[in-house]
Amino acid sequence: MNQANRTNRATRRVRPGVGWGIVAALSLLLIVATSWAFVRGPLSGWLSHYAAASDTTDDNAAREGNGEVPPIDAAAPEKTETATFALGCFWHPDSQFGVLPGVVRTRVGYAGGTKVDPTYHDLGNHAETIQIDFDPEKITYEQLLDSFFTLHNPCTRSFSSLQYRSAIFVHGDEQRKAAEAAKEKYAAKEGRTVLTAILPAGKFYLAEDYHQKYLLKRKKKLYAELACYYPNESDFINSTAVARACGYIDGNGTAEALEAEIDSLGLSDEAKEILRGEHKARTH
Ligand code: MHO
Repeated sequence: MNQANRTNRATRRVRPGVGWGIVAALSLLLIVATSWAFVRGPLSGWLSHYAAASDTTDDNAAREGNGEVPPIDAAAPEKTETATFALGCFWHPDSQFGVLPGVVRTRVGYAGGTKVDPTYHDLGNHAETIQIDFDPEKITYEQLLDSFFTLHNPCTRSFSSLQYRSAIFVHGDEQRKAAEAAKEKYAAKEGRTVLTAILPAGKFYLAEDYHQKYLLKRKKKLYAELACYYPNESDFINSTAVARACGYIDGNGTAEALEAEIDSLGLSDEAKEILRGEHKARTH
């Protein structure tokens, strides 16, 4: 009986083995096919729904390259004028001018010297300079000049070094007259010699990427969200939303102004909270 049983079991083990192999292979095929259908169908649906609802980096990644831009950029005016100022290190002016209502774009660079293709570490006789594109229907050149003189004190020697000198690079005769008038007004108010040079705008060399919107780039979450709209650095630099975020993050502009336009910057709720918090903490 023992012998018979053993034989019997051995026979059963071998013969059904072939059948089980086929069943296992078919089952495996079925599992793979079902999983694939699930991943392609319901799972991907749920995942994209979750990404959209949670407004995370995944959501931003989905926006990359599809041409969507923050509402404030979609509404940017076509006609702008340009102002070019040197007033010391350009990091803060980039933020300070960036929040002014009517300022559409800012960029930082080097101007006023003769060295061809200057770089930050090989500046030659250029000055750190900010260039501002503005909507003349919303802000005047005179108002920008007022900000220029408010944002630094061109009577102190610190603004007389070549790199950090105070200068207004004028685009045309009208700007030159306005700049001279503003300088005189400021000198009369201070009762001191104003070191600001007024020169015709010449070649402006864009500074290295890491200097553009410098203070915003230090806030990784906001930077990442805005960069998703603009994979290309020059588009990023030219964004009004980016200029505004860079300004508010450093405490410039009023809380009211921030609230009035925060929804137009294309930020997630989490990023908006960060921006509000930083603005409040740093308001000058
Ligand atoms: N205080 C800054 C100046 C940088 S600015 C772009 C520094 O320590 O480098 O000149």
